[in-house]
Amino acid sequence: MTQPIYVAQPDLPPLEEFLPYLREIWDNKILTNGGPFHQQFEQALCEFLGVEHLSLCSNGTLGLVTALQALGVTGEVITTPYSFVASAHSLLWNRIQPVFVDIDPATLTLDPAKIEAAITPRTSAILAVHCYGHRCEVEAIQSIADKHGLKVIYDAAHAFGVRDTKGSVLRHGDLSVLSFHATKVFHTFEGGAIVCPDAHTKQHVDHLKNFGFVNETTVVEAGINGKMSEVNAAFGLLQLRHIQSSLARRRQVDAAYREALSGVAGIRLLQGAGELEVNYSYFPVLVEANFPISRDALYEKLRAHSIFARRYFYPLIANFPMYKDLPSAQAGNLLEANAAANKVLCLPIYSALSLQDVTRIVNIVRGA
Ligand code: T4K
Repeated sequence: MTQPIYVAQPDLPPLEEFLPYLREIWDNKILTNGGPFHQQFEQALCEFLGVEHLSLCSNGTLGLVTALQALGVTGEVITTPYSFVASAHSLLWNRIQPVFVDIDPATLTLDPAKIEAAITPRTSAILAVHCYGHRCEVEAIQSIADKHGLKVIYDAAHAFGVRDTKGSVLRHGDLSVLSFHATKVFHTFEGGAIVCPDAHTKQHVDHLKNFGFVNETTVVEAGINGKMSEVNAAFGLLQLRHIQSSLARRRQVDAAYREALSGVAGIRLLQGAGELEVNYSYFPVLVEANFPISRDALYEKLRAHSIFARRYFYPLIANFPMYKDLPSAQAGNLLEANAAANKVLCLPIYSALSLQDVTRIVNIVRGA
Protein backbone atom coordinates (compact mmCIF):
# COMPACT_ATOMS: atom_id res chain seq x y z
CA MET A 1 0.00 0.00 0.00
CA THR A 2 1.35 3.47 -0.84
CA GLN A 3 2.05 5.78 2.08
CA PRO A 4 -0.27 8.78 2.37
CA ILE A 5 1.25 12.07 1.31
CA TYR A 6 0.15 15.09 3.33
CA VAL A 7 0.36 18.74 2.36
CA ALA A 8 3.17 19.21 4.85
CA GLN A 9 5.57 17.00 6.72
CA PRO A 10 7.68 18.44 9.51
CA ASP A 11 11.47 18.24 9.25
CA LEU A 12 12.79 16.09 12.07
CA PRO A 13 16.57 15.77 12.37
CA PRO A 14 17.88 12.43 13.73
CA LEU A 15 16.69 12.00 17.31
CA GLU A 16 20.28 11.41 18.48
CA GLU A 17 21.10 14.99 17.53
CA PHE A 18 18.44 16.28 19.88
CA LEU A 19 19.42 14.17 22.89
CA PRO A 20 22.40 16.33 23.99
CA TYR A 21 20.09 19.36 24.13
CA LEU A 22 17.62 17.46 26.26
CA ARG A 23 20.40 16.24 28.53
CA GLU A 24 21.49 19.83 29.08
CA ILE A 25 17.94 20.83 30.00
CA TRP A 26 17.68 17.87 32.36
CA ASP A 27 21.01 18.81 33.95
CA ASN A 28 20.40 22.50 34.50
CA LYS A 29 16.67 22.14 35.23
CA ILE A 30 15.75 25.41 33.56
CA LEU A 31 12.67 24.51 31.54
CA THR A 32 11.24 27.87 30.57
CA ASN A 33 11.06 31.62 31.38
CA GLY A 34 13.85 32.84 29.14
CA GLY A 35 16.48 30.19 29.89
CA PRO A 36 19.82 29.67 28.12
CA PHE A 37 18.46 27.97 24.98
CA HIS A 38 15.82 30.67 24.62
CA GLN A 39 18.53 33.33 24.68
CA GLN A 40 20.81 31.45 22.29
CA PHE A 41 17.93 30.79 19.90
CA GLU A 42 16.87 34.44 19.79
CA GLN A 43 20.40 35.44 18.91
CA ALA A 44 20.92 32.68 16.35
CA LEU A 45 17.62 33.48 14.66
CA CYS A 46 18.44 37.17 14.42
CA GLU A 47 21.67 36.24 12.70
CA PHE A 48 20.05 33.78 10.33
CA LEU A 49 17.15 36.03 9.43
CA GLY A 50 19.19 39.22 9.19
CA VAL A 51 17.17 41.17 11.75
CA GLU A 52 18.36 42.88 14.91
CA HIS A 53 15.64 42.17 17.46
CA LEU A 54 13.06 39.49 17.94
CA SER A 55 11.11 38.01 20.80
CA LEU A 56 10.25 34.31 20.76
CA CYS A 57 6.72 33.30 21.62
CA SER A 58 4.71 30.15 22.07
CA ASN A 59 2.94 30.27 18.69
CA GLY A 60 2.20 32.63 15.84
CA THR A 61 -1.36 33.40 16.93
CA LEU A 62 -0.31 34.61 20.37
CA GLY A 63 2.45 36.51 18.59
CA LEU A 64 -0.14 38.39 16.52
CA VAL A 65 -2.36 39.06 19.55
CA THR A 66 0.67 40.37 21.46
CA ALA A 67 1.99 42.45 18.56
CA LEU A 68 -1.35 44.27 18.27
CA GLN A 69 -1.26 44.97 21.99
CA ALA A 70 2.31 46.19 21.86
CA LEU A 71 1.37 48.75 19.22
CA GLY A 72 -1.77 49.83 21.07
CA VAL A 73 -3.95 49.07 18.07
CA THR A 74 -7.68 49.67 18.61
CA GLY A 75 -10.87 50.38 16.66
CA GLU A 76 -10.69 49.05 13.10
CA VAL A 77 -7.87 47.32 11.29
CA ILE A 78 -7.65 46.79 7.57
CA THR A 79 -6.78 43.23 6.73
CA THR A 80 -6.94 40.50 4.12
CA PRO A 81 -9.68 37.88 4.16
CA TYR A 82 -7.38 35.49 2.29
CA SER A 83 -5.32 33.93 5.05
CA PHE A 84 -5.43 31.38 7.83
CA VAL A 85 -8.19 32.26 10.26
CA ALA A 86 -5.68 33.16 12.99
CA SER A 87 -4.88 36.45 11.22
CA ALA A 88 -8.36 37.88 11.77
CA HIS A 89 -8.91 36.05 15.07
CA SER A 90 -5.96 37.97 16.52
CA LEU A 91 -8.00 41.14 15.95
CA LEU A 92 -11.15 39.78 17.60
CA TRP A 93 -9.09 38.70 20.61
CA ASN A 94 -8.13 42.37 20.96
CA ARG A 95 -11.73 43.54 20.46
CA ILE A 96 -10.69 45.14 17.18
CA GLN A 97 -13.02 45.14 14.18
CA PRO A 98 -11.48 43.63 11.06
CA VAL A 99 -12.18 45.55 7.87
CA PHE A 100 -11.60 43.23 4.95
CA VAL A 101 -10.07 44.56 1.77
CA ASP A 102 -9.75 42.52 -1.42
CA ILE A 103 -6.55 40.92 -2.67
CA ASP A 104 -4.51 41.32 -5.81
CA PRO A 105 -5.28 38.22 -7.93
CA ALA A 106 -1.67 38.02 -9.12
CA THR A 107 -0.06 37.79 -5.67
CA LEU A 108 -3.05 36.87 -3.45
CA THR A 109 -1.88 39.52 -0.95
CA LEU A 110 -3.73 42.65 0.15
CA ASP A 111 -4.37 44.96 -2.82
CA PRO A 112 -2.93 48.37 -1.85
CA ALA A 113 -5.08 50.11 -4.47
CA LYS A 114 -8.17 49.19 -2.44
CA ILE A 115 -6.95 50.10 1.04
CA GLU A 116 -7.60 53.84 1.15
CA ALA A 117 -11.29 53.52 0.38
CA ALA A 118 -11.67 51.36 3.51
CA ILE A 119 -10.00 53.79 5.93
CA THR A 120 -12.29 55.48 8.45
CA PRO A 121 -11.59 57.71 11.47
CA ARG A 122 -11.54 54.50 13.58
CA THR A 123 -8.82 52.81 11.51
CA SER A 124 -5.59 52.44 13.45
CA ALA A 125 -3.57 49.85 11.53
CA ILE A 126 -3.12 47.58 8.54
CA LEU A 127 -2.57 43.86 9.14
CA ALA A 128 -1.22 42.34 5.95
CA VAL A 129 -0.11 38.78 5.29
CA HIS A 130 2.88 37.64 3.21
CA CYS A 131 0.67 34.87 1.86
CA TYR A 132 2.54 31.63 0.98
CA GLY A 133 5.74 33.59 1.64
CA HIS A 134 5.05 36.06 -1.19
CA ARG A 135 6.06 39.52 -0.07
CA CYS A 136 3.22 42.04 0.17
CA GLU A 137 3.51 45.31 -1.71
CA VAL A 138 5.31 46.73 1.28
CA GLU A 139 6.26 50.12 -0.18
CA ALA A 140 2.71 50.95 -1.27
CA ILE A 141 1.30 49.76 2.06
CA GLN A 142 3.82 51.83 4.02
CA SER A 143 3.11 55.00 2.08
CA ILE A 144 -0.63 54.66 2.71
CA ALA A 145 0.08 54.01 6.40
CA ASP A 146 2.35 57.06 6.60
CA LYS A 147 -0.21 59.26 4.90
CA HIS A 148 -2.97 58.23 7.32
CA GLY A 149 -0.91 57.71 10.48
CA LEU A 150 -1.53 53.95 10.65
CA LYS A 151 0.57 51.17 12.13
CA VAL A 152 1.53 48.24 9.92
CA ILE A 153 1.74 44.67 11.20
CA TYR A 154 2.85 41.86 8.95
CA ASP A 155 1.60 38.37 9.54
CA ALA A 156 4.79 36.70 8.36
CA ALA A 157 3.76 33.20 9.42
CA HIS A 158 4.74 31.96 5.93
CA ALA A 159 7.73 34.21 5.40
CA PHE A 160 10.58 32.61 7.32
CA GLY A 161 13.84 33.55 5.60
CA VAL A 162 12.20 35.48 2.76
CA ARG A 163 14.40 38.30 1.52
CA ASP A 164 14.08 41.07 -1.00
CA THR A 165 16.95 42.86 -2.70
CA LYS A 166 17.68 44.96 0.39
CA GLY A 167 17.41 42.32 3.11
CA SER A 168 14.91 40.44 5.23
CA VAL A 169 11.26 40.97 4.40
CA LEU A 170 10.71 40.97 8.16
CA ARG A 171 12.17 44.46 8.49
CA HIS A 172 9.06 46.02 6.94
CA GLY A 173 6.22 47.50 8.96
CA ASP A 174 6.12 48.20 12.69
CA LEU A 175 6.18 44.54 13.69
CA SER A 176 6.28 41.19 11.87
CA VAL A 177 5.13 37.90 13.32
CA LEU A 178 6.51 34.48 12.40
CA SER A 179 4.99 31.06 13.07
CA PHE A 180 7.13 28.04 13.84
CA HIS A 181 4.23 25.57 13.77
CA ALA A 182 5.05 21.97 12.84
CA THR A 183 3.69 22.47 9.30
CA LYS A 184 5.96 25.42 8.57
CA VAL A 185 9.23 25.60 6.62
CA PHE A 186 11.03 26.10 9.91
CA HIS A 187 9.40 24.79 13.05
CA THR A 188 9.83 24.28 16.76
CA PHE A 189 6.78 21.93 17.08
CA GLU A 190 4.81 25.01 18.18
CA GLY A 191 6.33 28.46 18.34
CA GLY A 192 6.69 31.86 16.80
CA ALA A 193 8.52 35.15 17.02
CA ILE A 194 7.77 38.85 16.93
CA VAL A 195 10.36 40.77 14.92
CA CYS A 196 10.90 44.22 16.45
CA PRO A 197 12.53 47.33 15.00
CA ASP A 198 14.46 48.29 18.15
CA ALA A 199 15.53 47.10 21.60
CA HIS A 200 12.90 49.19 23.36
CA THR A 201 10.03 47.58 21.43
CA LYS A 202 11.49 44.13 22.02
CA GLN A 203 11.61 44.83 25.74
CA HIS A 204 7.96 45.87 25.68
CA VAL A 205 7.02 42.68 23.81
CA ASP A 206 9.13 40.63 26.25
CA HIS A 207 7.11 42.10 29.13
CA LEU A 208 3.80 41.52 27.39
CA LYS A 209 4.51 37.84 26.76
CA ASN A 210 5.47 37.39 30.43
CA PHE A 211 2.30 38.60 32.19
CA GLY A 212 3.55 42.20 32.14
CA PHE A 213 6.31 41.56 34.69
CA VAL A 214 9.28 43.89 34.48
CA ASN A 215 10.90 42.46 37.61
CA GLU A 216 10.02 40.10 40.43
CA THR A 217 7.37 42.33 41.97
CA THR A 218 6.35 44.86 39.32
CA VAL A 219 3.62 44.25 36.76
CA VAL A 220 3.11 47.15 34.37
CA GLU A 221 0.58 45.72 31.91
CA ALA A 222 -2.01 42.97 31.64
CA GLY A 223 0.36 40.67 29.76
CA ILE A 224 -0.21 37.08 28.73
CA ASN A 225 1.79 33.90 29.05
CA GLY A 226 3.21 33.69 25.55
CA LYS A 227 6.66 32.33 26.35
CA MET A 228 8.55 29.67 24.42
CA SER A 229 9.87 26.76 26.50
CA GLU A 230 13.47 25.58 26.55
CA VAL A 231 12.61 22.35 24.70
CA ASN A 232 11.11 24.29 21.80
CA ALA A 233 14.00 26.74 21.75
CA ALA A 234 16.57 23.94 21.83
CA PHE A 235 14.79 22.22 18.94
CA GLY A 236 14.85 25.49 17.04
CA LEU A 237 18.62 25.73 17.47
CA LEU A 238 18.96 22.23 16.09
CA GLN A 239 16.61 22.97 13.19
CA LEU A 240 18.70 25.98 12.24
CA ARG A 241 21.63 23.60 11.60
CA HIS A 242 19.54 21.91 8.91
CA ILE A 243 17.55 24.77 7.42
CA GLN A 244 19.76 25.41 4.39
CA SER A 245 19.59 21.83 3.14
CA SER A 246 15.87 21.77 3.84
CA LEU A 247 15.33 24.94 1.79
CA ALA A 248 17.47 23.55 -1.04
CA ARG A 249 15.31 20.40 -1.20
CA ARG A 250 12.12 22.50 -1.22
CA ARG A 251 13.55 24.56 -4.07
CA GLN A 252 13.99 21.33 -6.07
CA VAL A 253 10.43 20.24 -5.37
CA ASP A 254 9.09 23.66 -6.36
CA ALA A 255 11.12 23.63 -9.59
CA ALA A 256 9.96 20.11 -10.43
CA TYR A 257 6.29 21.06 -9.95
CA ARG A 258 6.72 24.23 -12.01
CA GLU A 259 8.31 22.41 -14.89
CA ALA A 260 5.85 19.53 -14.90
CA LEU A 261 2.75 21.69 -14.52
CA SER A 262 3.67 24.47 -16.91
CA GLY A 263 1.41 24.42 -19.90
CA VAL A 264 -1.31 22.34 -18.23
CA ALA A 265 -4.47 24.07 -19.43
CA GLY A 266 -6.57 25.34 -16.55
CA ILE A 267 -3.82 25.18 -13.91
CA ARG A 268 -2.42 28.58 -12.97
CA LEU A 269 0.74 28.88 -10.93
CA LEU A 270 1.70 31.92 -8.91
CA GLN A 271 4.70 33.76 -10.25
CA GLY A 272 8.14 32.41 -9.29
CA ALA A 273 10.61 34.14 -7.01
CA GLY A 274 11.92 36.86 -9.33
CA GLU A 275 14.33 39.02 -7.35
CA LEU A 276 13.14 37.69 -4.02
CA GLU A 277 14.71 34.91 -2.04
CA VAL A 278 11.67 32.83 -1.16
CA ASN A 279 11.19 29.79 1.05
CA TYR A 280 8.97 27.47 -1.03
CA SER A 281 6.67 27.11 1.92
CA TYR A 282 3.54 26.22 -0.07
CA PHE A 283 2.79 25.16 -3.62
CA PRO A 284 -0.61 26.68 -4.45
CA VAL A 285 -2.18 26.02 -7.83
CA LEU A 286 -5.30 27.78 -9.05
CA VAL A 287 -7.73 25.47 -10.78
CA GLU A 288 -9.34 27.67 -13.42
CA ALA A 289 -12.68 27.20 -15.19
CA ASN A 290 -11.05 25.63 -18.25
CA PHE A 291 -9.56 22.75 -16.24
CA PRO A 292 -11.47 19.55 -17.06
CA ILE A 293 -12.72 19.05 -13.47
CA SER A 294 -13.50 21.38 -10.57
CA ARG A 295 -11.02 22.25 -7.82
CA ASP A 296 -13.00 20.13 -5.37
CA ALA A 297 -13.14 17.19 -7.76
CA LEU A 298 -9.35 17.40 -8.16
CA TYR A 299 -8.97 17.57 -4.37
CA GLU A 300 -11.09 14.40 -4.04
CA LYS A 301 -9.27 12.67 -6.86
CA LEU A 302 -5.93 13.24 -5.17
CA ARG A 303 -7.41 12.01 -1.87
CA ALA A 304 -8.50 8.81 -3.58
CA HIS A 305 -4.78 8.28 -4.25
CA SER A 306 -3.95 9.10 -0.59
CA ILE A 307 -2.58 12.50 -1.55
CA PHE A 308 -3.91 15.03 0.91
CA ALA A 309 -3.64 18.40 -0.79
CA ARG A 310 -5.32 21.25 1.11
CA ARG A 311 -7.60 24.10 0.14
CA TYR A 312 -5.65 26.81 1.95
CA PHE A 313 -7.47 29.28 2.24
CA TYR A 314 -11.00 28.01 1.82
CA PRO A 315 -13.41 28.96 3.24
CA LEU A 316 -12.44 32.58 3.10
CA ILE A 317 -12.08 34.10 6.58
CA ALA A 318 -14.80 36.62 5.75
CA ASN A 319 -17.26 33.76 5.27
CA PHE A 320 -16.80 32.23 8.73
CA PRO A 321 -19.73 32.83 11.11
CA MET A 322 -17.99 35.37 13.33
CA TYR A 323 -17.10 37.60 10.34
CA LYS A 324 -19.77 37.08 7.70
CA ASP A 325 -22.08 39.86 8.90
CA LEU A 326 -19.43 42.58 8.79
CA PRO A 327 -20.13 45.07 5.99
CA SER A 328 -16.65 44.48 4.57
CA ALA A 329 -17.23 40.71 4.49
CA GLN A 330 -19.85 40.90 1.75
CA ALA A 331 -18.95 38.90 -1.33
CA GLY A 332 -19.25 41.91 -3.63
CA ASN A 333 -16.44 43.60 -1.72
CA LEU A 334 -14.15 40.60 -1.98
CA LEU A 335 -14.50 39.30 -5.52
CA GLU A 336 -10.87 38.33 -6.01
CA ALA A 337 -10.50 36.76 -2.59
CA ASN A 338 -13.65 34.67 -3.03
CA ALA A 339 -12.49 33.62 -6.50
CA ALA A 340 -9.07 32.57 -5.17
CA ALA A 341 -10.59 30.66 -2.24
CA ASN A 342 -12.73 28.69 -4.69
CA LYS A 343 -9.85 27.86 -7.02
CA VAL A 344 -6.84 27.22 -4.84
CA LEU A 345 -5.33 23.89 -4.03
CA CYS A 346 -2.05 23.62 -2.14
CA LEU A 347 -0.10 20.61 -3.34
CA PRO A 348 2.20 18.77 -0.92
CA ILE A 349 5.61 20.35 -0.49
CA TYR A 350 8.21 19.50 2.12
CA SER A 351 11.88 18.68 2.17
CA ALA A 352 11.44 14.90 2.28
CA LEU A 353 9.05 14.80 -0.69
CA SER A 354 10.73 12.77 -3.45
CA LEU A 355 10.75 13.86 -7.07
CA GLN A 356 9.10 10.54 -7.93
CA ASP A 357 6.20 11.52 -5.71
CA VAL A 358 6.05 14.94 -7.36
CA THR A 359 5.81 13.18 -10.74
CA ARG A 360 3.08 10.89 -9.40
CA ILE A 361 1.08 13.87 -8.09
CA VAL A 362 1.49 15.80 -11.34
CA ASN A 363 0.41 12.76 -13.39
CA ILE A 364 -2.80 12.55 -11.39
CA VAL A 365 -3.41 16.27 -12.01
CA ARG A 366 -2.60 15.91 -15.71
CA GLY A 367 -4.82 12.84 -16.03
CA ALA A 368 -7.87 14.61 -14.62
N1 T4K B 1 -1.08 33.35 10.17
C1 T4K B 1 -1.01 32.56 9.10
C2 T4K B 1 -1.00 33.18 7.74
C3 T4K B 1 -0.93 31.17 9.26
O1 T4K B 1 -0.88 30.36 8.19
C4 T4K B 1 -0.93 30.63 10.56
C5 T4K B 1 -0.92 29.21 10.77
C6 T4K B 1 -0.98 31.52 11.66
C7 T4K B 1 -1.07 32.89 11.42
C8 T4K B 1 -0.97 31.06 13.07
O2 T4K B 1 0.27 30.52 13.46
P1 T4K B 1 0.31 29.38 14.63
O3 T4K B 1 -0.48 29.94 15.80
O4 T4K B 1 -0.28 28.10 14.08
O5 T4K B 1 1.78 29.27 14.94
C9 T4K B 1 -2.18 24.38 9.88
C10 T4K B 1 -1.42 24.91 11.07
O6 T4K B 1 -1.94 24.46 12.30
C11 T4K B 1 -1.27 26.38 11.12
O7 T4K B 1 -0.11 26.64 11.89
C12 T4K B 1 -1.06 26.99 9.75
N2 T4K B 1 -1.06 28.43 9.78
C13 T4K B 1 -2.16 26.53 8.80
C14 T4K B 1 -1.98 27.09 7.42
O8 T4K B 1 -2.09 25.12 8.70
P2 T4K B 1 -4.23 22.78 9.76
O9 T4K B 1 -5.45 22.72 10.58
O10 T4K B 1 -4.36 22.74 8.29
O11 T4K B 1 -3.16 21.68 10.20
P3 T4K B 1 -3.23 20.11 10.12
O12 T4K B 1 -3.06 19.57 11.48
O13 T4K B 1 -4.40 19.67 9.33
O14 T4K B 1 -1.88 19.78 9.33
C15 T4K B 1 -1.78 19.71 7.92
C16 T4K B 1 -1.07 18.42 7.54
O15 T4K B 1 0.27 18.46 8.00
C17 T4K B 1 -1.68 17.17 8.15
O16 T4K B 1 -2.62 16.66 7.27
C18 T4K B 1 -0.50 16.25 8.33
C19 T4K B 1 0.69 17.16 8.43
N3 T4K B 1 1.18 17.24 9.81
C20 T4K B 1 0.59 18.14 10.68
C21 T4K B 1 1.01 18.23 11.97
C22 T4K B 1 0.37 19.19 12.95
C23 T4K B 1 2.19 16.44 10.23
O17 T4K B 1 2.71 15.62 9.43
N4 T4K B 1 2.65 16.53 11.50
C24 T4K B 1 2.10 17.40 12.41
O18 T4K B 1 2.55 17.47 13.56
O19 T4K B 1 -3.53 24.13 10.22
